[in-house]
Amino acid sequence: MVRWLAPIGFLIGLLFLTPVSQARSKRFIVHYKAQKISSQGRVQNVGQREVFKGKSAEEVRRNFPLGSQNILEIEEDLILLPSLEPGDRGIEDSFYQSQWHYFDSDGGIELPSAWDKTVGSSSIVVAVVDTGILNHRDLQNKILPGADLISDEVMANDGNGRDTDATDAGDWVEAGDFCFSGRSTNSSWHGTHVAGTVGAETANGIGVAGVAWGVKILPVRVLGKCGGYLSDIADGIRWAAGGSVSGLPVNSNPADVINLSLGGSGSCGSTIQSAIDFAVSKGSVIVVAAGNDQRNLNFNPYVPATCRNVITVGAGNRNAFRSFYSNYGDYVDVMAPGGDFDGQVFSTSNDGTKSAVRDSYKNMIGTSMAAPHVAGVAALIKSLKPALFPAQIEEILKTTTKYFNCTQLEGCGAGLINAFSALELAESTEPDGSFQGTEPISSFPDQPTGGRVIAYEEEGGGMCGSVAFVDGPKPPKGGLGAFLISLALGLLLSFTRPINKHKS
Ligand SMILES: [Ca+2]
Ligand SMILES: [Ca+2]
Ligand SMILES: [Ca+2]
Repeated sequence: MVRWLAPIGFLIGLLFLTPVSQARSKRFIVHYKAQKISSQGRVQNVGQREVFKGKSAEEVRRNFPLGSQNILEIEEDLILLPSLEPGDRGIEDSFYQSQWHYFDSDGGIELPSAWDKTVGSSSIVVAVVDTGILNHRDLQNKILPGADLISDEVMANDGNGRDTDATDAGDWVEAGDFCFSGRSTNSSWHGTHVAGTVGAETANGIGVAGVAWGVKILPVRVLGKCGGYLSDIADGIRWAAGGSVSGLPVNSNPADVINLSLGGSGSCGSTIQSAIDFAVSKGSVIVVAAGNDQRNLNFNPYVPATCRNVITVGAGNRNAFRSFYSNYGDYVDVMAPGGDFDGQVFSTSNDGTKSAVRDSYKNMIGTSMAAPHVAGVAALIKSLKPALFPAQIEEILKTTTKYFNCTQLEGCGAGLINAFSALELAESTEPDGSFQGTEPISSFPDQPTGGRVIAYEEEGGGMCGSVAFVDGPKPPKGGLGAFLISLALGLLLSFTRPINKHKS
């Protein structure tokens, strides 16, 4: 944020920082021999330095008033930046300072130093498989042609079924809607919020910054009024990855990363697992929210959080503790900022309570907000090393975590992601398609759930109602035997997977 005209003392310490090209004339620091009279009247030889403007060091040497023979050294007086942040590339986004989740030394994910390596490549695509998107002014130049996969017209809320318009038509619920449970809710603009975290336009002087500012966003609409069907969500994943889906043209921008800030209780059935496996075989990294019910996933199946081949993300708060609502357990791979009421996640939204009205920004908390931080960092990794395989990227994220006040034994996976360290490791990692990561062995029988899942989201002020599984079968109970097997598996996995480097 701060521009330094670095004095020499700082120069040495800050050499790793990025010099910027200067439109103004260059400056040079001239170190020269000089004498001074001490307070005791003695003549002392002392090193002095002075700054001169000039086109080149040679010009400064020629014109030096005391003669070039008295010059010890000349060095260019570079302008350095503490590290690349939005303000260094233009005007700082007006709300950047409230986005603690990017830079807080405890609960943030070390983005400013990561941005020195890359802010994301425009050839990298992150699919936001969600409620659709709005043409928000802090997103509009980032959005690729998407699709609306919602086949049920009532849930789609846009007057038709599937089409190529991923615009969020609103998901408000009121009396008379089939999922109304006595509490009306406003439109969430959930997909717009998630997309802003992944890659809002940054250093444009307005609104918020995104994790991977340089990448493109592919909006895939699968959640509408009352949620979305697994079958549509599975087709959305397939379409995002470049697969063919009936009734829609093939996506010409296959996703490098697919963010799924959605879910519900139920085991991971073959419909969604096969869509995930297809996408991973196409090279897509799949990032999934763990869910917001404070449940241990070892004993409570959630879909797609307990699917294979996904990076399951739990939520942490500003102080690097697990957020109170976050699901946990061995299926959680990593933690990312989801916030709590002491510090929420700020991103793009809209003022409309039903239909969209006017661009705005909103605080939200939830594992839905945590997942796009991971999707964004995965996209930064892909920007640096496009050929890395999804399992390698998951492993890089897991092995580079920072200090977090909850261990793998407590169900927080490998801990809080660290964007800078992840990019550093990615730089030295070569693509290896045979790499197999560690995945928890499913403790639940694969069975189709057939229910609807909705976006994981907790709006400021209210916890109830916004996370729900509607009309689906109950999660399998399994009795004491299944419980003990899960427990044994859970303990086994706790010891066989790498343990977080937890400070003692
Ligand atoms: Ca439609
Ligand atoms: Ca912005
Ligand atoms: Ca995983």
